[in-house]
Amino acid sequence: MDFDSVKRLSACHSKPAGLLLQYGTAGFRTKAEYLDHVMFRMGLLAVLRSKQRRSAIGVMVTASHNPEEDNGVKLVDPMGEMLAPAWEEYATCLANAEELEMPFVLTDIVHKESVDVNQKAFVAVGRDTRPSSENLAQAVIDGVTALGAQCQDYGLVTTPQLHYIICCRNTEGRYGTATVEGYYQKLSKAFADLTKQAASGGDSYQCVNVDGANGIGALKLKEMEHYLQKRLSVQLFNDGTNGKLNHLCGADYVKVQQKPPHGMEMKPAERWCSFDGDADRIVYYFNDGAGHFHLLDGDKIATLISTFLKELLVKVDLSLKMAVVQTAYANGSSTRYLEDTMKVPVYCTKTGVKHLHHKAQEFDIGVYFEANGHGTVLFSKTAEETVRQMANEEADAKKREAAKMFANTIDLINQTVGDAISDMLIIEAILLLKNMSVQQWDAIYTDLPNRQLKVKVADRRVIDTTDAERRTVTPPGLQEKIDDLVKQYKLSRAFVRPSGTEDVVRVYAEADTQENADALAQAVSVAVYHLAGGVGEEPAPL
Ligand code: G16
Repeated sequence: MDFDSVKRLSACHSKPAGLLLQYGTAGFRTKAEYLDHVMFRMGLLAVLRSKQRRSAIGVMVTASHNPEEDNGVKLVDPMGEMLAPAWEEYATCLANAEELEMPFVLTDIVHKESVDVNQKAFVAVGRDTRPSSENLAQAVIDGVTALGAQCQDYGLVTTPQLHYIICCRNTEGRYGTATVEGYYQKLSKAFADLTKQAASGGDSYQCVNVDGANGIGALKLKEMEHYLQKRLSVQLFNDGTNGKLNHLCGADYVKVQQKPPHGMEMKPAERWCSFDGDADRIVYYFNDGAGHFHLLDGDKIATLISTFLKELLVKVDLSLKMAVVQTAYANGSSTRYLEDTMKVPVYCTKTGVKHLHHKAQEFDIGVYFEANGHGTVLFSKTAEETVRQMANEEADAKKREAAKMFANTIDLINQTVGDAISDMLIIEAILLLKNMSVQQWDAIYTDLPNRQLKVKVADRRVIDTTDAERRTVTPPGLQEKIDDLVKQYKLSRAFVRPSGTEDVVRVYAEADTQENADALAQAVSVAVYHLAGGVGEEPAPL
């Protein structure tokens, strides 16, 4: 490997002295001004990973739901999944190495992972709309070219589009055409084919209002509109023309604040959804006649999709193993509904789609969603092949039609990662096929009132968790205090965990009433503040 050229180019992307960063829940994330060297080095790492896997690797420059001033980087593995955990550790070592240590760290990775340095490498780079993203993407490209590898700059793309492109490239087009246009064509065709199967023939007027979070999702949805050929009417808000990215809008704001994006006038019965900053999350919502806000988050989306797939399974008469994967943030009512009423097994993993994705791969149909709206469905090879064969060859006309619906559904879902556009289309198609309103969807079960808060502490690493982040191990006394507090409320549950994308500790609480959920979340926040080194003012009552 040509370390001279790495050294020379690295000098243009030098690391701020003493800066230490950690590959978090979804890559590195911090203020954009600290990230130039990280981007260059992730370009280098992507080349090594590409050589090792003999596949294209993706690098996405984005900080997703974080404020516009932040930025970050997510690495995409060959099948479009998140980077393997062992490589997350290499990423951290490389990002934190001093200039002189870099050749040793790179050589160490080459040895540990038996990387054939003579193997050709290919890296695809994408970026979101943040002002800092263009220069940071250039730093990634510099890293890739420093090791003499081939690089393709896809420019402005959503994170799920880059995941899709990587999967297409590495499956020789079997998953689709490896371009943004190929993505639009695949999804819009599947949407048209699926909605044509509705009793109405799919011609009934479907309208959805979309908050694009002033980000890349808005841009790409606009581009996609003509491919949808009026099968869906999209009213786009927060499209980036004058608002700030994720500011008082977007999926994270709506989910955490439990209110609509700032300034939106929602008429009763109108269906709304919000994307996040890189369009890999979505939440739905509406106002009822009394003006009350109703949120349909990742849990409600998982329930809607699972119900639809379970009904399809009955129609095609196949016994495929289906499960739902959630995290500790899943509302208790959703888990109860899935397990007790739907009789679907539910599993809980740590936060981070990489964990949910991994678990979902164990089933023929693995539906995974985080409550924040990040999720998708995975289908095993057997499930896909059986369904597609039935769609072509099944003698029973009813079963064949159901199998076609199943196959169209598989084609509409972006199986590589959670995808706001693909998820929106599948939800719209299901509502049409089931002739269901957003109110009927919401009524499937009632969420337990809940509250999420953030606490600033000096070092969030003092909090260590276990049991899929539902209990703390350190600091001493914190879990006992949380247990005592939880006992004071009915139907209650609470947990805390250090965020892997923001410099905060997250607090979640649910209880029988909103007042109680708020009081519990606040009391737990105070406990975190006192036992985990809170900074600034003690959390005030809500
Ligand atoms: C990322 C991850 C999600 C995770 C979220 C928040 O989302 O992909 O799986 O739920 O961060 O993580 P944390 O609570 O650790 O900050 P995104 O959309 O911001 O990339």
